[in-house]
Amino acid sequence: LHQPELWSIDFNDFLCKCLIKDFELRPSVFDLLQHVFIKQIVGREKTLQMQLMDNFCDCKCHGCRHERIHTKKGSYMKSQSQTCDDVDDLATLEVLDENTITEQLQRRYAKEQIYTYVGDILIAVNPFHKSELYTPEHSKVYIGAKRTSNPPHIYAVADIAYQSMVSYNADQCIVISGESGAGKTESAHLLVQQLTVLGKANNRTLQEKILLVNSLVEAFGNACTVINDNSSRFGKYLEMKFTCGGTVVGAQISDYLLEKSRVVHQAVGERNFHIFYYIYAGLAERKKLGHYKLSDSKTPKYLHNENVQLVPDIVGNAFYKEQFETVEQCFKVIGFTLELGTVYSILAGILNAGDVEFTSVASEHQTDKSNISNMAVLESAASLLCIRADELQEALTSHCVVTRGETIVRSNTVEKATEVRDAMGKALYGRLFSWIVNRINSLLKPDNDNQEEDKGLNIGILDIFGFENFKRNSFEQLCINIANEQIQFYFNQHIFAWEQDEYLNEDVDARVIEYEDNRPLLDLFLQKPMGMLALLDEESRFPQATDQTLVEKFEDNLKSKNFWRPKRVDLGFGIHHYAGKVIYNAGGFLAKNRDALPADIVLLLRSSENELICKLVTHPLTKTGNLAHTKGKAAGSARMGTQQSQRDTTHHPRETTNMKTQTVASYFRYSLMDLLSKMVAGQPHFVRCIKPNNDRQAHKFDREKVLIQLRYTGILETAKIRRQGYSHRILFNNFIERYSILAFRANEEPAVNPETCAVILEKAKLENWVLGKTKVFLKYYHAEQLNLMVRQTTDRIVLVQAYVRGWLA
Ligand code: AOV
Ligand code: MG
Repeated sequence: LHQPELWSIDFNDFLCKCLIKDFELRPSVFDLLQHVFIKQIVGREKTLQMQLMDNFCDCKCHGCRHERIHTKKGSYMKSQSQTCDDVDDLATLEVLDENTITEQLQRRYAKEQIYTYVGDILIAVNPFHKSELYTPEHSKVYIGAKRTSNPPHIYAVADIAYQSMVSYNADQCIVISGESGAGKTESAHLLVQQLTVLGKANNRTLQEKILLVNSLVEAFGNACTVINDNSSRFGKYLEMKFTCGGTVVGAQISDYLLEKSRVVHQAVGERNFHIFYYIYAGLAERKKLGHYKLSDSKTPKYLHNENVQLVPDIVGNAFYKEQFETVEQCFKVIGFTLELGTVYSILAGILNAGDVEFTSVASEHQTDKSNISNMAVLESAASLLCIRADELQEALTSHCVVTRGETIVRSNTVEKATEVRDAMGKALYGRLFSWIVNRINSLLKPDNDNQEEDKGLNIGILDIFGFENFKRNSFEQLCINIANEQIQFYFNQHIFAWEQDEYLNEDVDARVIEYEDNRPLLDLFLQKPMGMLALLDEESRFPQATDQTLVEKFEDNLKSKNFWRPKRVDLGFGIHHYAGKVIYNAGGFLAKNRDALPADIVLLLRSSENELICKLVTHPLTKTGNLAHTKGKAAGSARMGTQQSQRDTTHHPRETTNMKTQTVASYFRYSLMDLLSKMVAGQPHFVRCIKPNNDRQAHKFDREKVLIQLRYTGILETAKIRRQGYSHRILFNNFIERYSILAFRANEEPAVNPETCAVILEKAKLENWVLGKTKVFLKYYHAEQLNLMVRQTTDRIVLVQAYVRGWLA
């Protein structure tokens, strides 16, 4: 309205037609005319046109409305070729079964309509191609709009979360789930993008920084796997911080379970973390490979893979070069400046150390010793890490044991020396990653964070690694899948369990919906003392234990139909997860769980002349296992740190530091709890990503593949409960406080009782609500309708005031 030149229809003409057509519509036409008239004088109104259409469109089909979304260009874009057969919300389907749901999704997918609601949950089917759905016009259309006015969209989820945060003055949490490659990370980006628009950052730089955070951490934490070229190898919980008024003021990240083992080894067809390739290509372009002691002809071992050649696959790769520039730009914009050179040195140091080779030398004693066969490479690694080469050599090829109070130096076999070398690479990378995340957090911390009185609000976005089932599944897959199991449990609790409990408690009559409860699986993993992780920890404490004794221990103790030992698979065990059966191979489980970094290496790195490297191993950034770094409580109990290491070194100067302290499994369990406590603190919103095919192909909808995902995520049951259930349960006093404006005057104080609630609900002309003993039970669409009415009413009050003032003036 404030830019009449952009209107594509004659507004007065439209209003006249409305007047003639239907006099009774609400809000009354008179009201709206007054609205328009006053708005022209006093201000801006961005959603009025939408309101008019919602109120006056004479066809009840959703599609008719959707064809008329207003664009800046002044034309109505035919946004979706939706027909009356399509439904935006699966919960409104007349026939509710698996086939109908799959058919709907397929039909919509064929029309590029990748988003569909199931009540208040968004389903996103990966389009696997660049979509037209994310233009600035789309972004605008979804701001403050009624949900049913526009086709389903990820921007609508951002809007609902944002509006709920502002309206209820409460933290929000958006949980994105789906298997690997389903589109979680892309969805997370789109949410952050829209939330920065909604949160109108006061300074553009902050907005820019928040948008760059994802690119930066993903360069270090994502990698190409056989499933996804940009697979997240860590879990990420990004909290966007807002003032109570809804202005974005900062962001904080918590990272979970970085898959460090990828630094030293990648499965066939997979790659190392993106950043290694980016720096290689970028430094080559700048002719700086020599400076970082990187070869321009020989592929470093850690990047070596059957299909990767240094030149031209890495060095000549234009995409990598571009990404290097982008990452460097991100670093600079966010505020990393002085440390960049050191970051490159550490990465190059890891690659150089990975190339150090050992040869076996026979000794008079029983075990063979190891010698370093390429001293020049060792010297390069040492100089990049600013440590002494002879000390690095010693720390790699020997270790100390304390027997009867006496310290004896023992030689490392080639195998042991290789293990120590790789442990150093993994630890350095893991700690570098944690340091980057910490640094981002301190650079993007809201200024007012310390002020008790204005804690502000936040919207958390959870994007973890999706469920994985490879040909060979190891400890990493087990942890990843347990995390997904936990997220599914959280979803079930919210959607089914707590909702149905409340019906019982409040004497509300609602049908009980059967759903697949994965609690027995979580117990199988997390229970103490007989859960799988507890057993793993117990076995990790026995020096004589082997991976074979571990699986035997599992077999003897885990009594569950979801666990079995497949025949003829050495070290194999099977788990029937909520998302399907996975066969794991326990080879390496104990070593990975212990994640031992020899104290020699810690001490050596601590002697580094480079301040940052030294800090990485002394500062309590995180634990050695690098499972999760989180603020506050989590960091406080994190294992690694000066105190712990010093204690270790006092008693056992050169022994591994981990065995007696925390294992990866126990820290993992702890991080899961920490994550859950963060999530539970916010009002949840769910985005369920679906992968339409295994070939990453656009326009290909594999019905069977989709059906399996719909089944294990419980979409059918979700649709049922959303149709029959009451997803919003609000205490009488909260309800009255929030919505009395719809039925009572501002100076009235209605009694807090169910009758008052009923008056409000009737006045708002809502149907199908129920009053319990202490709460109002609303359908998922009611809350939005009520909030919109409150907004319209307060708008009107403001307008009338402005109107009076305007006339008086
Ligand atoms: P993920 O996060 O769920 O997998 P991604 O978000 O990385 O999956 O998506 C995988 C790929 O699918 C992306 O690289 C894009 O090419 C494509 N894609 C996903 N969503 C969209 C979209 N909305 N529009 C266009 N392309 C899309 V994993 O991190 O592996 O669990 O661990
Ligand atoms: Mg991802």
